[in-house]
Amino acid sequence: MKRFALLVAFCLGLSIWAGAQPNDVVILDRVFNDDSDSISNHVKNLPTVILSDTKLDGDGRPPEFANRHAWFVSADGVNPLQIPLDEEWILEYDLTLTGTPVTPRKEAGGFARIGMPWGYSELQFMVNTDAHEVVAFGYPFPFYRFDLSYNSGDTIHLGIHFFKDTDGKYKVIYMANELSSPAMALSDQSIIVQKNWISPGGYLQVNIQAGNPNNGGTAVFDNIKWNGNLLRRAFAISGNIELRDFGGDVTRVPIGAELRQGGVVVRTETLFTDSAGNYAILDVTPGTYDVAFKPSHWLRAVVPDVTVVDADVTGVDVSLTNGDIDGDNEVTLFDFGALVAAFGSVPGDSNWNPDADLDGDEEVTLFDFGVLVRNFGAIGDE
Ligand SMILES: [Ca+2]
Ligand SMILES: [Ca+2]
Ligand SMILES: [Ca+2]
Ligand SMILES: [Ca+2]
Repeated sequence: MKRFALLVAFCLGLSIWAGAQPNDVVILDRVFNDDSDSISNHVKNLPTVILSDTKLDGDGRPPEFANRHAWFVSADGVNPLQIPLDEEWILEYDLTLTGTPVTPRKEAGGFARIGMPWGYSELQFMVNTDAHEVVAFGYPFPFYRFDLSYNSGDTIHLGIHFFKDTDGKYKVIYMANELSSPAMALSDQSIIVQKNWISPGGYLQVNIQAGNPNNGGTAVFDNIKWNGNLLRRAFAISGNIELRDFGGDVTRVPIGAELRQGGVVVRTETLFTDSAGNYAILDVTPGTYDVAFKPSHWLRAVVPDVTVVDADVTGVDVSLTNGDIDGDNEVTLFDFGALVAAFGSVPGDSNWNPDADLDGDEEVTLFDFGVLVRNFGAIGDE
């Protein structure tokens, strides 16, 4: 159990940062809430996020300016991920903003919070429905206006590329459709490094129109990509692997695992179980997989049609047949020959073959021969 716990802790530690990919988002409802009785309705269905709000006619209490809703990339779906400034990243998506009506202003687009000694500052990289702009602003981020005209209902591809340049300065490149801004440095770099984090995402803002209960807006962020990959939630597949006819330390047996889709191997991993045989494959993106397990001298077992939808999948258990000394996934005379060649050996002997020590007692004996005989002729899954 200890090894397993350490393994999990190690992986979780990695996912907090150290190159972890954001695999989720968190939506913050009403970061501005001037109309508290509006009807906001947000959808998270990665790689799509939809923010919408209507009945923006005010709530009768000042201020009566606007409501704003935001989302941020996340590793746990709860907290915005605070990414160290030295990490280079690109966040992009196809945005469709619809205003009903187009005036007063509805705006949406890229959003980021950057840590400051007093809390944080914000970037808006937005399109709007009334002035038709595609523009980025917000201290300490550089201002930039694209030579594009945006209309309500248009779909526009927006991206933000953040990186530390070779001159040591933190810079952004804004992208809109096929256009890119120059790489531009943030201001006050000595201040932003003090907190050293940035949380990127997107936002929708709808300005209030008194007397119009139908006043509202919707922003669809589709095909959200992080560093070129569609942003999808990831889950764990876990279960128990029984290594039959084995008395050795199972926590030291490497187990080759494959995730296959449509017969194609999409991921390979070397697993170690805990002392009870429990394993976990972390960060699996939703889909249907055949999961294959092949430790050295056991036959392969494949669990078909493991479907990951929106939760961890447990109970993917296998019990593996021992005796495949030569690793060809069958127990045959070749394995018998390998056992004979190693017979009587212990570690350090010239003819020692750890894969012939089927029962794991550090000696190739009649007990190993018994295991082989019991399973003779068995063939593993393809
Ligand atoms: Ca109000
Ligand atoms: Ca209202
Ligand atoms: Ca074999
Ligand atoms: Ca043995």
